[in-house]
Amino acid sequence: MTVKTVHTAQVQALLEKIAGFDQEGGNQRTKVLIHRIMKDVFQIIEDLDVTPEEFWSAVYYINELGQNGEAGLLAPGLGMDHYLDIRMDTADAEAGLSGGTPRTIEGPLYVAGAPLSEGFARMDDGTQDGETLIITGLVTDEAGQPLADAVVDIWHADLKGAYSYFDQSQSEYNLRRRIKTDAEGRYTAQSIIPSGYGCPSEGSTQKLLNQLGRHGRRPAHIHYFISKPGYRHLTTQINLAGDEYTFDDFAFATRDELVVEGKRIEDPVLAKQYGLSQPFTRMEFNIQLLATDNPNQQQPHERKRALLTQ
Ligand code: MBD
Ligand code: FE
Repeated sequence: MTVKTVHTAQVQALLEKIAGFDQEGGNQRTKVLIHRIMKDVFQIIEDLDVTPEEFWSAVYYINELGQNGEAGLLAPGLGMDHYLDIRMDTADAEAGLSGGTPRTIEGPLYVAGAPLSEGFARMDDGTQDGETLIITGLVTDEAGQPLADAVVDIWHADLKGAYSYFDQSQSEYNLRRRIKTDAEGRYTAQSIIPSGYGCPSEGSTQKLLNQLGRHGRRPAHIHYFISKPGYRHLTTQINLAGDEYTFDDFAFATRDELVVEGKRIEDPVLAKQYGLSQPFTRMEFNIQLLATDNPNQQQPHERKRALLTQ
């Protein structure tokens, strides 16, 4: 079919009614967004000659996606989270803002309210026999001056690639901690090296990725929120070097500056410094924050997030 109808007065009038342009009530921003979205959907149907079968399978796909709670997983898989980062990076560059540790996506698996400690935290509950990981880092301002009392909020997956809270088999806040930097601006975390993540194989996200010939895997990675009053909140991650998916991340979160190499430490004297009696892997991730007076930039963007209340 090559019929063209979107441009007709009939369809244009329909779009205005759909968006409630002829109604007093409602929200103007929503009306503008829905008008544009529906106009573009109609145009796609026309241009790509979408069949009724294709259309209805998309409708029921959305139902299924919501039922599985996977809308927040499909979004990064379709590059939407990364695209928002590209926009923020470009806005920063156009405003002449440079420097600072690069941002990258939050992902759908943050839980607010993790235990807070000063300088150091043990993140794992000791139930999984992974390689011990010591991550240290210095938080500084743009001039390299150490920042004390910055909150470094870290979360990562376990050996199955699963996150506590979403994986009910893990203990509360396992592999999730907030660490305040010490007087020298340092934080240290003891944990276990996480495994990479894979989308649920029977889920809606993987079902669509299969249609695209794509995998649904992320490299082993560790998420960070870093904040301190007077500085821009930073959402970022480190992606571990040497993972099969380090540069082939289904969520497009890897950035060259955020790839971190682990260093195996076999020296028992060094292990003892951390109270360890076996070899371990050490990683370093230093963070540079940019100053801002704008309170909106000092916290993460609003979005629905899980919160555990004790
Ligand atoms: C993750 O752990 C993640 O970080 C993202 C972005 C998507 C799915 C799982
Ligand atoms: Fe993740």
